[in-house]
Formats: sequence, C-alpha cells, structure tokens
Amino acid sequence: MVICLPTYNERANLEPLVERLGEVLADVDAEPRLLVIDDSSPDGTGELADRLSGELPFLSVLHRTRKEGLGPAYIAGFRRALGEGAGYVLEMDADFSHDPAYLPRLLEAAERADLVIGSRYVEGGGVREWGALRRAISRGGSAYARMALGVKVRDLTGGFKCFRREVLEAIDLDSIRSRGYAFQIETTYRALRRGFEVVEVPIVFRDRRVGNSKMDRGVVTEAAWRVPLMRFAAGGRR
Ligand SMILES: Nc1nc2c(ncn2[C@@H]2O[C@H](COP(=O)(O)OP(=O)(O)O)[C@@H](O)[C@H]2O)c(=O)[nH]1
Ligand SMILES: [Mg+2]
Repeated sequence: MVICLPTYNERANLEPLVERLGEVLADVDAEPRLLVIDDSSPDGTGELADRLSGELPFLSVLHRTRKEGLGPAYIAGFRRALGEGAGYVLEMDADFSHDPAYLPRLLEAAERADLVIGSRYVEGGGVREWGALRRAISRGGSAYARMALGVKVRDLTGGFKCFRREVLEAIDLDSIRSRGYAFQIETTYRALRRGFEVVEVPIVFRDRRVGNSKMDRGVVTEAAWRVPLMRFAAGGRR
C-alpha cells in the first residue's frame, strides 16, 4: 500500500503531515508507504522531503522537473507505486484538507470495493471553511460531471481516494491527459466504465492549513471542456 502525496510548495505542511500519517498508520497492518511527488517546488519542499526520507524508512520521494499539474504528477506516482508492487494505491492532498484520521475508514471500505472515494457530498460528509464561491464551484463541478457522464458518484472532483491496483492497471493511465480536477473525474469515470465497484465514504474537507491553492481558473475550464470528451476515451468493460 502506497499513499501518494503530490506537493507543490507545501514546505510548511509536509513535515507535520508526515508525522501525523505515521501516527495514524502505526495501527494499519498493510505496511503503508508514503510517496511524495514533488514538481521542483521553489520553496524547497523537495529538499525537505529528501531529508525526511533519510530519517523515515517508510517515506520515499519522486522528483519531477516541471510543474505540469496534479494529473501527470499522480500518474508518475502511480507508476512508481505499481512498480513497487503496491496492492492499494492512495491519493491525498498534502495540505491537511484531507484528514489522515479518515484513512482507516477508507482502507476498511477498500476491502469491499475497487475504488473508494472520500466524499464531501454524501450523507455525513461536508466542507468546512471554504467560502461560498469555492463551495459553489466544487458542487457545481461535480453536478455537471455527473450529468454529462451519466454517473451516480456524488464527489467526482475530490482527491482523497484509494484504488486497488487492478483499477490502475485497467484504466490506461498513459492515455489520460487531464491535469487538474478533470484528472479526478476521469480516473473515477474510467473505473466505472470498466465495471469496477466504486464506493463513497463521507469525509469533512477542511481548507488547507498553510499556503495557497495551486488550482486556478484554467483548471476549472479544463474540466468543463474535457468532461464531455471523456465518454469517448473511457474504454469498455473488462
Ligand atoms: N506535484 C504536484 N503537486 C501539485 C500540483 N498542483 C497541486 N499539487 C498538490 O496537490 C494537492 C492539491 O492541490 P491544492 O492546490 O491544495 O488544490 P485545492 O485543494 O483544490 O485548492 C496539494 O498537495 C498540492 O501541493 C502540481 O502541479 N504538481
Ligand atoms: Mg488543497
């Protein structure tokens, strides 16, 4: 089991997050590993991650030369994790928006599903601290994608997910071009189209602890035009 943590300028969040993950995962059997995927953050997140990986045997770091968005960073991380033989591959933001305390629940659900999504938009889930505009964009984005793709998943844009390795092997990662929120939509949609079991477990999402969001208008625009095209490149059932 590998937890992928994409970072771009997360210097202030990384060390406390890794520490917290270490606490939460101490009770998990599956010998979890952490993989930081850093796109040469100007703030030195990559150097910090290297130092931490020297101290902590369960942490490794994948350095990429350019910031290309979340999608390419995750694909590189997934490839590394699959290459290391991971049975489960997880994603989560490295800014404390995704509380590590939920991980045991995600992992438990993963015993009965192929893809588990930590979901803000099911009963018991929610969003704290975000302003009205960000809430509206996020909810609207999920609703738009749900209708355009004809799926029932409530939270399509969130990035707190646990994939069984078979899902990542089946969805043809190399043909995914999505970079931002579209990447989250596309991986879930491809899993559904292939007939995998997708379940949502409620999470309460919080605003990032330190630093700024890397998502911008371009990421929202990308999702808007890519979503209708996803139907054509999703592949069929297994
Ligand atoms: N490696 C990498 N990480 C990224 C990139 N863009 C965002 N991230 C990370 O992805 C996570 C989510 O991004 P964030 O900006 O917090 O998005 P938001 O939560 O939607 O505002 C954070 O851990 C970011 O550091 C990128 O281009 N490359
Ligand atoms: Mg964030």
